[in-house]
Amino acid sequence: MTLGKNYDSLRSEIDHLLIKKLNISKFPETLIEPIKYIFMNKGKKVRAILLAESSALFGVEYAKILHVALALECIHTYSLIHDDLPAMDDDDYRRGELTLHKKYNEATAILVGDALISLAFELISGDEGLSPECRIRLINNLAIYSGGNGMVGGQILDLGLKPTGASIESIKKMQQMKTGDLFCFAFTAGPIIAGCGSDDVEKLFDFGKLFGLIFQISDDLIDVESTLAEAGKSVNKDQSMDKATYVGHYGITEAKKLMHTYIKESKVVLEKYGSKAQPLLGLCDSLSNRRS
Ligand code: GRG
Repeated sequence: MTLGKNYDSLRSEIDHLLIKKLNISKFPETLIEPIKYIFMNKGKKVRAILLAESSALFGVEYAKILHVALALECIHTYSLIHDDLPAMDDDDYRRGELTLHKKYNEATAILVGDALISLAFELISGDEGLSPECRIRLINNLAIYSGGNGMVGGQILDLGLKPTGASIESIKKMQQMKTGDLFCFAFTAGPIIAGCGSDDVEKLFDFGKLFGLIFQISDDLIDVESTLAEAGKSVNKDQSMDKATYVGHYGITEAKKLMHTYIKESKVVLEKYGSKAQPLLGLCDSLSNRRS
């Protein structure tokens, strides 16, 4: 994915923070090694970037959001590790290399995912740069957006949805929960950390919902238009796994049109922030032509 600006330093700061946390932890080496394998210098870290930009929109600097950004990437990474397991999508490649259960084994992949969930909540609860009230709100939101009310709920809906007979409303609901809710966490964390009122939090929430849909359509398009080498993960999976998707439902051309409609709508949602919203809107635009 080509992002509007260079976010490599943010990515490496997040990697360094993870190393620091692992070094002071009592995690056995058999847990540390696979965590590093799946995380270090890997993944686009889009959710961390979105959190950083939503914070910047409200005047909060990168340094203040690093623990929350790492926590969010831990939750996202666990979801990918578990999603790749044979009981779910049964994938061999992720982030350009073998999936964790292929490189190690299934038990390790399950436990690494579990450890990343706990680490995420440890990171936010122990973040002394944030007030206790702010930490509790973020922890509560992350639990809601990543659990049965959000990502996990969406994942189980996904397991039960088949292309024949799935309404577009049921596909949209499943995608918003599975993919969109973690984006909503990222976008709303900015105004929450900045201490803004509900109006700003709601605006960023609405933007997150749209961003999630745009991201998901772009992900469906990667599945049909990209290659393993470009995407870093297996492609043409949705059809072979009989998945209900936007692209499956509308076809490629209509799905692309819908994606552009959502991109336009997302600009309207952030109108009140003027040019200050440009980094976020630029990230949204960049989804329309990503190949990974
Ligand atoms: C297993 C509880 C559980 C949840 C899984 C996220 C998810 C829910 C499944 C992944 C299936 C999938 C491909 C969803 C589409 C959106 C998505 C999360 C894509 C991968 O995210 P990227 O592109 O990945 O940000 P990187 O590797 O860059 O971090």
